[in-house]
Amino acid sequence: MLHPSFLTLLFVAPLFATPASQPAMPDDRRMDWWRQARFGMFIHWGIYSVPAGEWKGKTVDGPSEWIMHTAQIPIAEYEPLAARFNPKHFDAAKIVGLARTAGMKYLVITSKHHDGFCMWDAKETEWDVFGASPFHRDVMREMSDECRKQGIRFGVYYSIMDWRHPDARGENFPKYAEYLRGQVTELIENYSPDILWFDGEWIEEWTPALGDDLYALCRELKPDIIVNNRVGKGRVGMGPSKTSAGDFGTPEQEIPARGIPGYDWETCMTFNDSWGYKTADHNWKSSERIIQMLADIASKGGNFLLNIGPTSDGEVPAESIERLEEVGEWMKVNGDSIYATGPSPFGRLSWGRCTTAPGVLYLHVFSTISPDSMLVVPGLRNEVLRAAPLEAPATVLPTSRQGDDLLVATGPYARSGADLVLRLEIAGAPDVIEVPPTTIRADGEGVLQLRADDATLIGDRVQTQIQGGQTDIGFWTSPEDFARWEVDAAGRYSVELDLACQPANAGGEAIIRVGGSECRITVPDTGSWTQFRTVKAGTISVQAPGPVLVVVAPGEGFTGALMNLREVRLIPER
Ligand code: FHN
Repeated sequence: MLHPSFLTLLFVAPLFATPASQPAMPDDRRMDWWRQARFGMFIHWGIYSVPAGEWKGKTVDGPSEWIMHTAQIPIAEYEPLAARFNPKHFDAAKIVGLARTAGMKYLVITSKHHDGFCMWDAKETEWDVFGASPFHRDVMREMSDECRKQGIRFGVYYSIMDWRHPDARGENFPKYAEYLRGQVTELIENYSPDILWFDGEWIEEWTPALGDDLYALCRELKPDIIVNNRVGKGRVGMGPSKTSAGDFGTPEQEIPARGIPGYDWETCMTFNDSWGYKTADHNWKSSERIIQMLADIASKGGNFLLNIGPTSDGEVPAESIERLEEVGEWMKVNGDSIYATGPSPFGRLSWGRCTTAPGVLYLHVFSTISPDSMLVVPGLRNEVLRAAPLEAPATVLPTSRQGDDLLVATGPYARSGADLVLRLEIAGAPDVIEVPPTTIRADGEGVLQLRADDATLIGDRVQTQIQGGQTDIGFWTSPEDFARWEVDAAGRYSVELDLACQPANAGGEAIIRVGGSECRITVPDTGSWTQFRTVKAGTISVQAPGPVLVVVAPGEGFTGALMNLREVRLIPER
């Protein structure tokens, strides 16, 4: 059984179809609150928080909730963890309150993960908080009640894959499928979740037909419930099906480069690298990165489900609290640019992202712009009625025109940092000229500078990201994805790349092709995804002067993610 991260998930828009037996519900109305919410909290909590990624004195690789599988722990050795699970500091009000503080409008909590342990008083098994642990509290009850009290929508995660249940594989699977349906029925009837978030659907015993039936069951029990596409086989790449039950797509640990136009989708992401609490995992994403990812996702029409992993004591890690509070401060001022917004009408914006509301464009400025420079809004034909920083709505910012582009003088509001949001009131619906990437010409020294922002990215995963105020090409997690520039070149050039790569992914090969010429590099370990280094890649020659394509693509030895690429330079050989 492979951890899904080993599977190549080519996330393409699956065809959602509600099976014929579904009651005809006005789906849009059912989905409206979810689409407007944009931001939710994922909670991975179970007895795996007891070892917290450590086993027999060693840190186990990978996410901590997979420890039973990754450390190959026999069930008899894993079961005693339940007796050690007694989270005396668990406080549903605090956790739900943290979601609210962060500006999150819904939460999804694990009721049963792959280890089969149930975080409620399950009818059909004693492998739960009442039967196998001293905790004897109904986590689903306390969390669902608290969500209703605080006005947060309540969602339940349920794993189809079950490592402990004796019938959850092989010829007895139909018996397990009945157990599963019984548990899902129990969860919906007892806690009335607004969302059912299935997972572990990749097992071969689980079929699209079983998914359709389970989706039908959920909608019959609660017609306005929202169910993710992992109820069936919709998470393409793990057993594609032509049509798949489910109401939204679920890209994981990634933001599809162009979103999934025409479909509801939600990116789920860890705060560090583990879904469950992991003692040794200190790779926390900054609040700046969270804010920029939230804006990026909303600018593509998606939702962001950001995970926390409470400890075996029931505490939320301080690092998560600190960052969620910072995100919440930003949301207090800028929430209008996220909630109930629509996707950007622009192609790629080099300085940030755009979200939309009726008669309004919200410009999310991630890049550092100097106070005396102008922000270029490419190809915007609309008349601009007013421009102001969202944080200072009374401050009108001067705008002007340069050809087809709108210029906004950001003045003292120019700054580097999480995300400065400008609010542009426009006349009519957005009307934007698609600006094709330009041919890059040499600078005064004859150097061709190919920046990440100017690349055309081909593929479903690769995309630009802004780290520390500079753009790089990242999420290069598919060997088919590549970056391309059109340049005006002639003669021989030495090639340099400014790149970053963490130790675990170093060693892959990158190919740089210029017209018919190419050179290759082995991507070095630069220390992390954010430590950039210049690497010399050799020389290429352009036979015929004039426009030519430069392509950077993965080569041999691809190790899950190629590199983060900030810039390619072609330096003329004298
Ligand atoms: O295997 C799980 C993993 O532990 C985690 O729950 C994620 C969250 O979406 N889902 C599966 C991996 O795709």
